[in-house]
Amino acid sequence: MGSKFPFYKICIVGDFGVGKTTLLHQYLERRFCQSVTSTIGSNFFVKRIKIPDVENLITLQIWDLAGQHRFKWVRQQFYKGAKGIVYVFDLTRKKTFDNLPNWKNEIENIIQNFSSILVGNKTDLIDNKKDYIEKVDSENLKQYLGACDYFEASAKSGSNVEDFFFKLITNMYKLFK
Ligand SMILES: Nc1nc2c(ncn2[C@@H]2O[C@H](COP(=O)(O)OP(=O)(O)OP(=O)(O)O)[C@@H](O)[C@H]2O)c(=O)[nH]1
Ligand SMILES: [Mg+2]
Repeated sequence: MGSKFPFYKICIVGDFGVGKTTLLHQYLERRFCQSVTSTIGSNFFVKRIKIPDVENLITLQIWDLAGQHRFKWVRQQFYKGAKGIVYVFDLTRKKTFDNLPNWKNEIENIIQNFSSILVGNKTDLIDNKKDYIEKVDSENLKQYLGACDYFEASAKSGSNVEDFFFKLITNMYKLFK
């Protein structure tokens, strides 16, 4: 709080296979990693970014948590201290959208004061004419989660990936600087 060198911990969450690890590879390396394996436990990455009107670089520590149910107990210890949550679902699997309230509960059992963003991943697999998730539904879920915004993104094409991270980071900075 109030540091000249802002540091934020972010956790990326959502069901198994929604593309959390692949989104992080795209964000950190600007490429699509075809062959990531399902995450076991957790991994973290560090990134420094510049945002307008903030002199020093912001340091992000981004935790990639395993989505499989059997890792629930492992995940809980990693939420502590997080100021940003990325809620990810897979636009081609409605079940992963419907399950995000359970993720909210899991996280809010541990931490209460954080900023979050909702991301529907895999736009490259969606036929625009039949929007799989209705706008009104994503808006409702965004409100329910308390997320600052909703983005549709693709870890494959890279579409909107920088953008949703940027939005989350500027929102976190506003709330917690
Ligand atoms: N076409 C397409 N495939 C994607 C996209 N994002 C991820 N995938 C694929 O979806 C599968 C699962 O991606 P992961 O990044 O491992 O998913 P995860 O959410 O990290 O899964 P866990 O680690 O098990 O929780 C992989 O085969 C990815 O290549 C995307 O935007 N478009
Ligand atoms: Mg993973």
